[in-house]
Amino acid sequence: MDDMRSLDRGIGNGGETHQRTDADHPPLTTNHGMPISDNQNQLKAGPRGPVLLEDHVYREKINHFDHERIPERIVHARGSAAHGYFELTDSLSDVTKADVFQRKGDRVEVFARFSTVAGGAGSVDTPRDVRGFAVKFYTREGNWDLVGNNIPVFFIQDAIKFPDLIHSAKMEADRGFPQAATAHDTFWDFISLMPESTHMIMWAMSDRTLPRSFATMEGFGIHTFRFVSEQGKSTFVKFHWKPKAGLASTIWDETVKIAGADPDFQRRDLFERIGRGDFPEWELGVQLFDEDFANSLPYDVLDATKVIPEEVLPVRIVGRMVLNRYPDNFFAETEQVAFLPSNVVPGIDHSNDPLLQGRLFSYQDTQLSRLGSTNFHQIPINQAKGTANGCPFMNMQRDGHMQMQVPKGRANYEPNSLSMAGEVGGPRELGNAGFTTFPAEEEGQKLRIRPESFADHYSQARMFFRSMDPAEQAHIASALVFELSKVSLEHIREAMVANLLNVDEGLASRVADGLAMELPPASPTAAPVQDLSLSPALRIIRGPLEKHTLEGRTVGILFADGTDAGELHKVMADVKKAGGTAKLIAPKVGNVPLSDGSMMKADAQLFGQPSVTVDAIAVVLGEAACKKLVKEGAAVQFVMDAFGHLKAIGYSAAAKPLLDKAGVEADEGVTNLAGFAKAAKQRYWDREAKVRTLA
Ligand code: HDE
Repeated sequence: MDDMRSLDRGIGNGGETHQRTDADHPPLTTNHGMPISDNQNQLKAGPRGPVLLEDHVYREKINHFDHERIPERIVHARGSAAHGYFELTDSLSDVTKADVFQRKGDRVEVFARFSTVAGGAGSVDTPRDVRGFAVKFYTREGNWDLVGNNIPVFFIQDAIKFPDLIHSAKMEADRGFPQAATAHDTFWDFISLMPESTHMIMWAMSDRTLPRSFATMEGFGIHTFRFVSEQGKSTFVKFHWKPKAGLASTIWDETVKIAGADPDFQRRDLFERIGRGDFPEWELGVQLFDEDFANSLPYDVLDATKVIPEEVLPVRIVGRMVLNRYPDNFFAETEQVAFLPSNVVPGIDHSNDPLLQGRLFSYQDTQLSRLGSTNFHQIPINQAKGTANGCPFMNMQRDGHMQMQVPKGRANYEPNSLSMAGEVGGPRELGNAGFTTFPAEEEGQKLRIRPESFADHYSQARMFFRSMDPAEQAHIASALVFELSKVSLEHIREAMVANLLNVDEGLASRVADGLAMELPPASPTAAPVQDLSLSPALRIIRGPLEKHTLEGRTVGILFADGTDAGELHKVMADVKKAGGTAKLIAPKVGNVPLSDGSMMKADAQLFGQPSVTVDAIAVVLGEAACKKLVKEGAAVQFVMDAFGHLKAIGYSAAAKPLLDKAGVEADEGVTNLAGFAKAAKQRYWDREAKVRTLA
């Protein structure tokens, strides 16, 4: 039959491609190891005949494909991750016995996953949203997961409200939209009725929810945790991650455009940074305090809607995390990684924060529906790396779906005496050398009640807003106007403005004005609003972590046929010398002839790489090309957006007409090419008033 004869040819009977095994390509097999002859055709009764049910090769392949997706995370579904290491730079052996914090210079492997909260797994990278910041430390005493966010407070105080919060934020139940956006009725309805969320809302409406890159955001453990020393002494601790690249965000108009230009903006950025050796890096800091200090504060350290400002309690830097390897396989690692706040190690313990306590149950539970088996800890990315005896975990838990181990012997119970008969007796408990819970004194009635010390919902929101730079305050007010203008029910807008009056009258008036509404009376407060000392350390703009640098940043250089070769090479060299990365952008992506007849390959085509995707732009054009590009919408928009997004613009003399067409006005950030690399290290916040009306 002709079907049989076709088997050893590179082209099949119907002209289809058959690639054969050779020295570089191992044999293709079924999941059970049977060699496969043909990966292009189903088994049929004759060349044009019906397909046979007997075709187990096809059935196995399609069956596996049909089940390729697992349920996405109910929150934080959209995420990206990387491998790296944590290095201890300052021993904490005086406050914790955790092995990972003992020896200066010690390293452990980590896997960090960053995520948005509300959107589905296929949603864009850049909605206005909180970012998850979850780190799994593979320590010698098992996995420690620090499952935090890029904002140090949370919306709610008690975990029992989490399903309500998330239902209200996700797409509305009847219509199935909006995706990955909080600018809609149900979210603001819930928020307006939950004054405890006000502090978090200030952060969420600030530029913190528009990070430029995962590498330019802070991370926080949020809750108060406990360190326990070798002697059994407890110290409270709050964890902070400080980005080496500095804190940087995008602005709203830019963010919206990035979502269209590159839905994978932050994932690609992480991939590219690691690829070119600009490894994302953070310092790990701790705020350490005792019970007396906690009692001296005008808020409760168990309340996750509160920060302890750095001005009140400095952050001590104790280590650094470097992410230097992108995952080999997205699904196996990034999708299947299971973070559990309950993963702590001896020397690290929980506090009574009711949000944290609720999380201790939820994550273990959700992995069962997501990963489908109680054996999810055996998936390679979730496995502990191994103790002194090399075994990642040992216990009497057995069987279940997808058991990957083949336990030997009969000892699947304990206590047992099998070793007395020469059989393997299995592992045994460690006493105090194992994890012990700090024996905090607890006494009281069983109650469903919120402590009175949680009742102050506005003082820290006020402190945060008033601590911001005026430019950031304007962004917060404008974000509130934007979000609330998408709320169709007027009573919700009113309720929100009534809450904002307790934060800051100026803020409430600006938002009311932006919505063209009367100021309502302030909503009642459960506790008097206090004027706490301000904390400028919380700022991004003109704050302690704003960095003027080109290191780790990307500039777009627009060039075209006839661009002066000398000018182009000079600006590229300047950017490189300053530690930046240059993306060459031209109307065509192939070879572009320069003034001296040499050819330069563009990295990207103008339509595909708008200026929102880079940190600053240089326009290096000759006269003829500029004349053409003045009539090219994408080129004009390229420059107009860079100006509108407060970025530096360097230009060759002949490119001036394009800048004029784009409405660029002279300021410090608009410079000739010689000044570009220096100018490109920052944004020009003072320009903003010229380009848009903010609330
Ligand atoms: Fe989560 N959260 N969360 N969360 N969370 C999940 O666990 C939950 C909260 C955070 O990259 C889920 O594996 C409850 C605060 C991150 O895989 C789920 C409460 C903080 C991630 C869950 C909170 C976080 C999650 C969904 C209220 C910052 C992604 C999938 C008490 C400190 C981890 C999963 C990753 C994921 C529950 C609140 C951070 C459903 C009940 C506060 C970074 O278990």
